[in-house]
Amino acid sequence: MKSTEKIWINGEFVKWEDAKVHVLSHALNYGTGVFEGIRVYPNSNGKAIFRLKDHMRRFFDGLRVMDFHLPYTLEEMCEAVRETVRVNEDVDYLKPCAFLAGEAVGLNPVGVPISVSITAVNMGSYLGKEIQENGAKLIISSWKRPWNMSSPAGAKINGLYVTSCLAKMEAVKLGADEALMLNAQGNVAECSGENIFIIKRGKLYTPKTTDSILEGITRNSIIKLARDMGYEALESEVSRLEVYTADEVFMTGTAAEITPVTMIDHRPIGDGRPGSLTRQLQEAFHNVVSGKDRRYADWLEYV
Ligand code: PPE
Repeated sequence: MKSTEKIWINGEFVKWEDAKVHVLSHALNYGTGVFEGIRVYPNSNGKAIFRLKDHMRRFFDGLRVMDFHLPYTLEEMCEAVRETVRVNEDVDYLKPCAFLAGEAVGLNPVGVPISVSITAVNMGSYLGKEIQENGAKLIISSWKRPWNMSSPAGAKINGLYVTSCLAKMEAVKLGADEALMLNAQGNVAECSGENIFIIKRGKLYTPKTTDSILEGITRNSIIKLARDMGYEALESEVSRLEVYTADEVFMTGTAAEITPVTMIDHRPIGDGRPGSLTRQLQEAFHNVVSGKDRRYADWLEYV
């Protein structure tokens, strides 16, 4: 990850090194924040922001869940994101974040001042080019995905990501690349920062939004692309057995894009190499974000 020049915070730009918060901020102590992750694809037509409005809608849904109120509308936040892309040289990923910046001791978030920031970075490949091309090795984590009974599992709440950090750390320490988490029912939920798809006999399956997952925008894009390519793509419960015995498995995420999975708990998936439909979907997604496939032009916003 490389830093950029300027960060948007509460309506103005400050230098990267000046974007600071107090150590006693509520968000730092209790994880009270909502964030997003958005890709920017530089292509021959300019810098394209992928599905900006959909990301910002999810951001505002998260704010509603937390009962946080910003002095900006959704459209004003979209414009602030565009502006952040314009003022920074080398951007491929954006992280808007609304967090309780006020200093506070005690859990009650009511009345604690909120701040909102938009950080632009140059991320490159999230899991690494090698993994994106040749596939990731997963373990099923001993940490379960935070579920709907104890958290707003479908919102990108900062504090919820501690479980993802624990799962990721466990995976890496066991020599894997990524962690797959189960939900309270013991079914497959998602990875530390990615949704999961399996392919069995030519059909795609991905866990339902009620299975304690984040409703990924890349997930939604892949469902649409697969259906437009003539494949059946179903949102359904996915068991541990089904993921082990799938013909192909892949992960989706803004950061990870489409990443093949070739091994889970030391069991090769299919023939242990990225599957052909996974490859087709990777290519289809690449054609969309590079602006080559005009059918999905409304998913890209140029600045
Ligand atoms: N599940 C989780 C838990 C998740 O964090 C992400 C995004 C997804 C699924 C995929 O959602 P979407 O990006 O809308 O397709 N994870 C972000 C990376 C987390 C991080 O900050 O690191 C991302 O991909 O931007």
